[in-house]
Amino acid sequence: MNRDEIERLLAGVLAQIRSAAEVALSTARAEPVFFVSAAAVLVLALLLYYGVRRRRRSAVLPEPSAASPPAVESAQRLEIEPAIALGEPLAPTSAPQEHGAAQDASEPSPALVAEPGEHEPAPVELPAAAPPPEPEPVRPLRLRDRLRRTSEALVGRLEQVLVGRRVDPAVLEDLEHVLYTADLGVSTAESLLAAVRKQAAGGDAEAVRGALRAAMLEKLRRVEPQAGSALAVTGKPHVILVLGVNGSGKTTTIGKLAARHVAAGRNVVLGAGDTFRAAAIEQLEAWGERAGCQVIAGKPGGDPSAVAFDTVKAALARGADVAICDTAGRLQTKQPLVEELRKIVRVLGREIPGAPHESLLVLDANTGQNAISQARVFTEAGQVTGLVLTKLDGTAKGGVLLGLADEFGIPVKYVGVGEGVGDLRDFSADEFVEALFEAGAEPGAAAR
Ligand SMILES: Nc1nc2c(ncn2[C@@H]2O[C@H](COP(=O)(O)OP(=O)(O)OP(=O)(O)O)[C@@H](O)[C@H]2O)c(=O)[nH]1
Ligand SMILES: [Mg+2]
Repeated sequence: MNRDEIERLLAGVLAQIRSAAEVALSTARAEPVFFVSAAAVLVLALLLYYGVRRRRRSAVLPEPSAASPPAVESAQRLEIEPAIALGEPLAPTSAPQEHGAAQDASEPSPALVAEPGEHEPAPVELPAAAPPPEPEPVRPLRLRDRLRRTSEALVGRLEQVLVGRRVDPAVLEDLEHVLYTADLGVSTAESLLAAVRKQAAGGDAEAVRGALRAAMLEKLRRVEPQAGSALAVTGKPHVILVLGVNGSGKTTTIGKLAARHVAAGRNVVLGAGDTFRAAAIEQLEAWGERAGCQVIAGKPGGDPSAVAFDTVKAALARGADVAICDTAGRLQTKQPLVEELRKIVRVLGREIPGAPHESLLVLDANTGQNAISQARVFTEAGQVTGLVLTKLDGTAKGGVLLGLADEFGIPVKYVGVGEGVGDLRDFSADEFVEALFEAGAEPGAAAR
């Protein structure tokens, strides 16, 4: 039934009602009750007619409204709503924007339209969990990091003096002050200054840097051990005597050195010749355990020469490759330290011709110029064949190495740059100077 037929039908019904109402009206004149009833029926009939008309209109035609979108668009909106509300990714987001609404309706994007009858949004696909990051390999600190404080005290301060200036008498005076207060020793500071005057007068910062670098390298190359000689052995057992004042780092250096020889496949025996403190014996035993080598110990307060004797005997007996003897920095006896050390050297040489093959003097860089005085005492007492400068990692006084090199010319075999077993390095002049200048030239080095 179309719209016109419905309207005609309704008009017919209305005409019927109207004539019925007229009949009722004429009756009502005689009977008021009938009049009221007829009026009510008429009103009801009219309400019914307009109600039916309205329902039909809304069923057939869309409500005309400027604010409402077309039917297809509103249908599409309903379909994508859940996805948006849940924050589901709308990719490919560009497609609906590029196409018109009609095209969207005919070719819906699979990403935007839910399956028919499916109101649950598709489960949100999370990106696959990233694998846990590989642990960063622990990189050993570079020498320049360990030497930072010395570098700041020397090169960092030089840079501050030089910045934006040419080398004139005023600059030379400032340079002199820096060099004299950098724990180099007076004569070393003077010779460095002379090199600057000669090679960099009238020049700029770069010229001074170049002159100082070259002069330092020249001094340190003279005390650099021969390449490949660091762990060389010249006897069986190769006997190493370790000397130094108390606290300089002897026992720690022995432990680190023993570990390096063991790592090189050698059989090592340690002698706990520091009988001054019971704890010193235990300390060496702990290092022996860590490095994997036998430790020969005497009684606390015993004769250090007797321990040295026992150590080489044990080394010979077991065919060890290396024997390293610890000594005390102080003695409990009235015997002077130097005398005691001479006695140990005699005992060792008697048991093994040529022993000790190495006498390493351990000096604590923290002691600055005092290290030079210590070196004087020990070199007078006996033959020191090599120096070990320890604790370079925590001091600003590492410049003393230049003073030691200048004054004694004894090879610097190793440098200690930390308390760890791997913190004993072969000394290299180039590496040392490089590290000094690299760290010192970093912006703000002297201010830190
Ligand atoms: N930071 C740092 N500490 C060091 C280094 N070498 C030794 N030490 C520390 O310095 C302290 C003294 O070292 P020792 O090896 O006991 O010194 P020592 O010469 O044997 O001392 P005595 O037995 O008392 O004569 C210890 O705490 C060591 O860990 C180093 O290169 N760097
Ligand atoms: Mg010790």
